[in-house]
Amino acid sequence: PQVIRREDYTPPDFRVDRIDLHVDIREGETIVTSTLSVIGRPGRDKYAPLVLDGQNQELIYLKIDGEDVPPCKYTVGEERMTVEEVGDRATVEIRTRIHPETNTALEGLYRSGSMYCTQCEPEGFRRITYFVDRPDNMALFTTTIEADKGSCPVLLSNGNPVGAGDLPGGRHWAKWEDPFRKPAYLFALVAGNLVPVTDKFVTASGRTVDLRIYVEQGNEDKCAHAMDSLKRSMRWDEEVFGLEYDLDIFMIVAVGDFNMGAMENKGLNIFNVKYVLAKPDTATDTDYQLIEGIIAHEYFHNWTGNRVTCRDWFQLSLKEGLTVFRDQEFSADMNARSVKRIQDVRALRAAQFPEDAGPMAHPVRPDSYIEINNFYTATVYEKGAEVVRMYHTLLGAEGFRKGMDLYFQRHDGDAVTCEDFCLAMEDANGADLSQFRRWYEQAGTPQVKASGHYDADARTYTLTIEQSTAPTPGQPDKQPLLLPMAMGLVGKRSKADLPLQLDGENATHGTERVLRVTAARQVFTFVDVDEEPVPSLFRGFSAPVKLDAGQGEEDLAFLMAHDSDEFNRWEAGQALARKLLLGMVADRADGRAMAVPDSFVAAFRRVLTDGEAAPAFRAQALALPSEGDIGEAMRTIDVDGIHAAREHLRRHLAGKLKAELRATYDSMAVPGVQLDGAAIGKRALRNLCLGYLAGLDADGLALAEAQFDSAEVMTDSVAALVCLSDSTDAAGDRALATFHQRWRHDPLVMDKWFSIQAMAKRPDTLARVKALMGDPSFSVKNPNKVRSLLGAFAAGNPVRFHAADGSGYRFIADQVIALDPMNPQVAARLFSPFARWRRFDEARQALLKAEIERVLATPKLSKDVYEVASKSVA
Ligand code: LEU
Repeated sequence: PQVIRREDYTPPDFRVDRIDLHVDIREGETIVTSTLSVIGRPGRDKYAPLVLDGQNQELIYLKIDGEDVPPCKYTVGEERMTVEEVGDRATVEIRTRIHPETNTALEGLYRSGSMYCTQCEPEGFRRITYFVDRPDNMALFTTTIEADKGSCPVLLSNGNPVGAGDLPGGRHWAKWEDPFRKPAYLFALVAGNLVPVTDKFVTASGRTVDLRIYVEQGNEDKCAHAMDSLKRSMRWDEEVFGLEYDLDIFMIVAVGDFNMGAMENKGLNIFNVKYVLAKPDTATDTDYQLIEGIIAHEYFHNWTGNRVTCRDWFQLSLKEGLTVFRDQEFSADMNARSVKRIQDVRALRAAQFPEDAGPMAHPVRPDSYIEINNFYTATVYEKGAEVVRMYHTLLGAEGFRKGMDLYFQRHDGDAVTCEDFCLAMEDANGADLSQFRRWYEQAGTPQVKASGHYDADARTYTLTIEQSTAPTPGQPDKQPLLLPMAMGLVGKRSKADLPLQLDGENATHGTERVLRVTAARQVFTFVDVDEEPVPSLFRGFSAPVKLDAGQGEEDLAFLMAHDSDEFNRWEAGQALARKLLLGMVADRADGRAMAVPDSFVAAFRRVLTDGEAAPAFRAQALALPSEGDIGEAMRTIDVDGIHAAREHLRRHLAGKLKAELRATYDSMAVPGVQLDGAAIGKRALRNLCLGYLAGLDADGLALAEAQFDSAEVMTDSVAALVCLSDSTDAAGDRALATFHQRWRHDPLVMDKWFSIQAMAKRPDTLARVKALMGDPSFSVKNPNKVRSLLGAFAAGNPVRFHAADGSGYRFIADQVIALDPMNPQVAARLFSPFARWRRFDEARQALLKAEIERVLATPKLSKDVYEVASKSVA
């Protein structure tokens, strides 16, 4: 397979200026007729042919300026059509036949349940018709859809409806016109038997926008939260960024089969049902928060993505990193800011740090790819959002807004690059961000070491910061990055932030400031420091680095209790727990008993019983680092040791604090159905307590059973079910059967049922996962099912997936091989945990590598899986 490189970018020789699309949907085949106004680029090679991307379709005819093109003038290959001797301006008419019903890759036009829908980002449009399918071709689209009126009463596309009517034979048509230029990846079309849930939004300038969420019949009562989230997103973007919606209608369609989360097609967002539908008895608090965030994300793309889009796919983070940052800020404003930040950092550490340390490591703006679908990664999205956040930290909220305003002023309607964004930020602020650009160029997570020294006589505190980044594939040498370091010094005696004045400054600069770390080693000397401080560094996680501040238990416990930055109070607790757990893993490996110091129990008790702190924060602070997080900190990941140590620590804490956990559990009860932030926080803390108690003894399990039986909201039901299904006690199977009985007709709730069992700690989990593949609710064709059963096992159950006998590896590799011909994109995702094979012990390395090689040897492997497999063993 061919490698595509960023440095090879050239504009296309011909671009499509307008496209008039006619899609005639019939059971079994769809006929697509497309009329393109094509314009040659001035200065192109005069022999340059017109090249149109296209695959998985059958050409019926090709005409140019109304004439059939003779066969000697064009060729049609697997991936494109090439037409010779096309003039500067031409009208190209193409008719093709496609088969949405058998499209299992779920790219292009496909059938999901009773509806037809599309997914075109990044390269799906070429499966609908021949086109210049690249983001820098921005065209005007009109779309006519024709279909059976009985089975497809609703016909939707981008923009505004401009006509509709009936046809003979029980058929009908509808025509849509999008007044905004867009690349083909933002095209969408939906035809099906759907019902709209409607609302209205009046924009800041007084225009009324029709809001519609289309769902399958029977789901109308699950759209209220999505609709409310949409309206709040629209308002927030006006208030925070001055950005108003630009069409008279905004539609969302919820689809059951979808490869990703959701898609920002102009005026017609298409969503995985998982991120639209919610009722308190079917969706958890986490689902509610995800829906809010993803609705916002796709809506915000209307400006950051659609009005200003990417020049090429290497710039993907230009829209995704920026839009994730925007949705994170929105959610932070809607909920508790520091808890949101903690959740985001947890997610970054769980997914992005491992990616950045593995064979698929790539910069936020990648240099090359084989299959672009593989680059919708945590690095492009979440690390990309951290990069945008650093502009915000360096330039301040106002400076950032000035940069955004200039960005839109310069580039509205264009397809641009990450460099253009950086230039807008620089020019709007008169800033020099040359060194900052390395964040786009360098892969890998920077390691930062900090050490401090207090000189009581001189009343100075010297802080030394050293940064380095380990080599990543193709990048042996790394340069120092510009790290915005938000920090404070907390006085050991006063337990308060001290005034900050650097040597050479003639005044103090508050008690918290952002220092710019630019060198590999840099020393900051603070003067007039009255007492010995404990440094609190990278507050709010102001740069995506791995920090080793060399702090011992005493300092960490101090920061946990006294840091004024809530994020760093949490962080200190995590660092303390990580340190302890790593010690326990080492003890176990050396045959020593695992011991938990009383000081740790005491620190844990303080947080548990701290009535001043918000319950949502306490729940975060009392959740131990995940097994993956602990593994990240080890040279060779000791899967069994980590699991044993973490379980041991959990039981030890539960045993020592049983009474406090139970009392907190009782006091956090939320009567009835309440969905506000306070209720969500209480449930989080209460269910955290339940988790500790249920893992301890029969009393705890009984408590879980009682909660399961009486739960009024899905959050409580799921939390209890997780506890019960971890144990091999008969209560677990009883609860799973009850849950199945009640929810077997609700696919989204069944996803929870599958993933709870796939992630269960009990030893027979693999056998159960295999058996669950035979459940009538399971289907390998549905990405949500694959993710909730197979994906959850491979990526969310380290101790079972990494079973020493290799059974977990063999099973998942078999599934990847079976899935690849159907849906390569989902197969490649399922396969991604194998990429980390070098991080495990020799025996596991050999087993993992053998499976990767077996997959690589599979005939007709997709580009998607090939890229992950080949890069893993390179
Ligand atoms: N652009 C989408 C998003 O919002 C992703 C796409 C591939 C479905 O993240």
